[in-house]
Amino acid sequence: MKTAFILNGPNLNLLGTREPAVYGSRTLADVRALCEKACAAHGFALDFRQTNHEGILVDWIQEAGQAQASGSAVGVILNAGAYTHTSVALHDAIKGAGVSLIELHISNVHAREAFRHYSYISPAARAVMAGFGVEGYGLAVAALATF
Ligand code: CA2
Repeated sequence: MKTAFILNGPNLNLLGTREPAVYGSRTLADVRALCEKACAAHGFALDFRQTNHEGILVDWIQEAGQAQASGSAVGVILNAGAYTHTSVALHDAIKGAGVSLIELHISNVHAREAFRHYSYISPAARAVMAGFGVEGYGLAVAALATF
């Protein structure tokens, strides 16, 4: 059984506690449960993580790339949070790891502030999803199954 890595960046541990109009009212624990169900439905093991630290995301992307190269992982779903709009390091990590990666956003970043319109992740990602709310995580798992 291959593993789906679902990696979450800064402040996503606060999901469900503030800004429900933008991000909904479900918590990160709810999102993990949703991902468990989606992965079970598609025959994947789930490795679900969150960190507030950019370098840790770099380490995890490299780890996922090695797992994919060895045949034990299918790829990554990454919600890099605000690092999406700032991080050359994450761009380089995705390219360097050679990992199949879906960039995911809960909100439609293109309908929000201009500073959220550019993504350093998108040019290195295999696919991009935004604006489906937390249900996007389940949709992204289904998309991973087509890789
Ligand atoms: O829409 C998304 O998923 C984002 O990646 C979320 C990031 C934001 O910086 C991106 O532009 C779009 C923010 C995650 C922080 O989430 C919070 C949730 C509740 C309360 C406060 C922050």
